[in-house]
Amino acid sequence: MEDITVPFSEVHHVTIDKLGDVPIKRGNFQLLPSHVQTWLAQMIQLCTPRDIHICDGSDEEGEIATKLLVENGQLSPLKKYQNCYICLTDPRDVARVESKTFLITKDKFQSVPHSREGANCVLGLWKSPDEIKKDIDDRFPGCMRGRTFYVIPYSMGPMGSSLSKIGVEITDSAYVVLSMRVMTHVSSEIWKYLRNGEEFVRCLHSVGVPLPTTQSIVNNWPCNPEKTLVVHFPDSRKVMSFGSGYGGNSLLGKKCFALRIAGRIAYDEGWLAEHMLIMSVTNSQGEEKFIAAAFPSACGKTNLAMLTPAIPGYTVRCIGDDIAWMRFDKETGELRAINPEAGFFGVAPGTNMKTNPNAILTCLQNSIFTNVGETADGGFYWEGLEEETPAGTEITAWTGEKYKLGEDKTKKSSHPNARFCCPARQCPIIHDKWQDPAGLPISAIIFGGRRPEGVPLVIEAFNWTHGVFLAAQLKSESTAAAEHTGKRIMHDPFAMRPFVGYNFGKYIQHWLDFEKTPNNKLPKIFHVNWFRVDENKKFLWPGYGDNIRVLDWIIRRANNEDVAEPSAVGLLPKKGSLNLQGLNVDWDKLMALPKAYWVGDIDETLQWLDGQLGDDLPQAIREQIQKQKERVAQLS
Ligand code: GTP
Ligand code: SPV
Ligand code: MN
Repeated sequence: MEDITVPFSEVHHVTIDKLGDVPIKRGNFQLLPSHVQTWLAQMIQLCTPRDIHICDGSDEEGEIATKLLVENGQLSPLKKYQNCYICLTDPRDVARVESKTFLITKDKFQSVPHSREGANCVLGLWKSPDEIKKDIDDRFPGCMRGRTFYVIPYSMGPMGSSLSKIGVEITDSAYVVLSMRVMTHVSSEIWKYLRNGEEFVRCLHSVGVPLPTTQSIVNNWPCNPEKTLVVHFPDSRKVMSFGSGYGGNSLLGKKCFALRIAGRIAYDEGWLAEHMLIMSVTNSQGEEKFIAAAFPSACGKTNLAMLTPAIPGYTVRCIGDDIAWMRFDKETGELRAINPEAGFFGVAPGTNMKTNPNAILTCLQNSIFTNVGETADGGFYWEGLEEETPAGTEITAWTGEKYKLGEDKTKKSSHPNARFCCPARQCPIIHDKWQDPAGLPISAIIFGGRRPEGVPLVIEAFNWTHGVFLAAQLKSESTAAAEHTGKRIMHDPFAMRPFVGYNFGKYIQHWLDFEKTPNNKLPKIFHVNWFRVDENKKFLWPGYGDNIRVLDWIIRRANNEDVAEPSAVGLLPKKGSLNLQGLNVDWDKLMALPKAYWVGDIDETLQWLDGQLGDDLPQAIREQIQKQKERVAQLS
């Protein structure tokens, strides 16, 4: 691509109102660092937008974007609350599209492992730079014709923290602008951190519908599903996304940057970027512990991160609900974590004042609701709110269909991956240190998934290596967060299958290697399962606020209390050591280790990991598998 000459003035108060022949509608191009200017000029030349808007993160800017979206019919105000809006997408654009998400490196095996022949690698999709060039050339030239080129400067993580990273997202979607303002720290202050040519993650997003268009635009939601493509260049820290406006496909600070690109940066720099919530639990003695937990998409992170304890004596506070950046402090050896995000993009269905009151209370103002239903009095509605909404209430479903609540139980108000997008600072239990630039010290790491069968409520790893194995063998039922249909049990190692940014074998080795630094205080690792069912498919565990009982046990273990005993799959709670007061649960069923299940499971796990990772599967994991095989053979 040719560079166009950028008019640059050393005199910063001089504003230009055009770049080439593209008007600058808002913002001062002259104030931007010169390497940013050069990149923007190239992207403007590539995308040929109608005009340019350089975002500054101000309230006024939020009002302008909101007004525009309301006028063009993409948002409609939910009049029951303050500054809340509903957005309905084209029904073809409702979730992350994993099959169109690629990693681009010259060497294939930098991105993906050496899978065995015939094993279809699902731990990242790779394309060569040449191959992707064709796809890019087929999509991006002229893609913003007739649209505004928004430039969003943002920080992932507290502004100015040494643990934070800077990104700039270009987008032609005002919905993305509004959402990024909630999900990240958007501010013109960012530019000052780039003044000396510092690196930043370059993100380009287009809905892929240049104007005028002959395509019909459904729900005023422009998108281009046939051509959707989400591409990562981990070497040059770049992301290009085309065709989708939804969630992780378009809010590029989230999965694309904070997990895939940051994961690669973390590998290079010796830290971790993980699909994890961060929370704190304080007991009645005032002792506080920080916990990080990884579950696959739509498996309970947001709910756990802000749970309301069902038993007295505990205070839970939330630091983050989806992503954690963590590094071992060189001096103290503590694992310190920050939440790189500024908002929650949470699964709406299932959220209510019983399951997750803090989430409901977070999203009563300044929030965007996508693909939910609406009540006649201008409130949000989704599956799970039945008991809080009077029967007979008129609901307008996300599909546009109207019905009266309670009359026809088959009606669905919301898409199963409908989401609320709300500022984290509004969470009633947000931790006062959630933005601490030094991060918070993690005492326990939890993995988990939806395991209807065989897997007990909680398992503690024997040691770090065994914990890494527990994470590597993570499986879960598929959910609506991506395009997978049905309820298949899928492998999702570390809850990172869709989000890893480099060779998964190296990723596992990276985890294993933290043990090699003697100064590192390795947190204990656990595996939990809230989703085991009985023969009638009913959950054996009440979940939600009662999960505090499991956290309590985990914290006692972090304090080395003698409440665990070995089993074939790890340490389990000694009978009676987990507080079940006031609950009616079948402990034996919850904790049972059926031999046939585990014998089959470990064979299948070996086969899968070996097929996916081939010789990249670390030897230490093969040894763990062998040991587990021997242990489960002894089960009675
Ligand atoms: P992403 O935002 O996609 O990463 O999802 P998440 O991991 O944050 O999941 P979330 O907390 O939003 O929960 C997803 C679904 O699981 C919701 O419908 C919840 O109601 C349900 N869920 C969460 N926690 C529990 C639990 O402890 N027990 C049961 N049975 N369901 C739960
Ligand atoms: C997930 O799928 O894990 C999410 C939602 O958190 S999205 O932002 O779409 O990735
Ligand atoms: Mn997530």
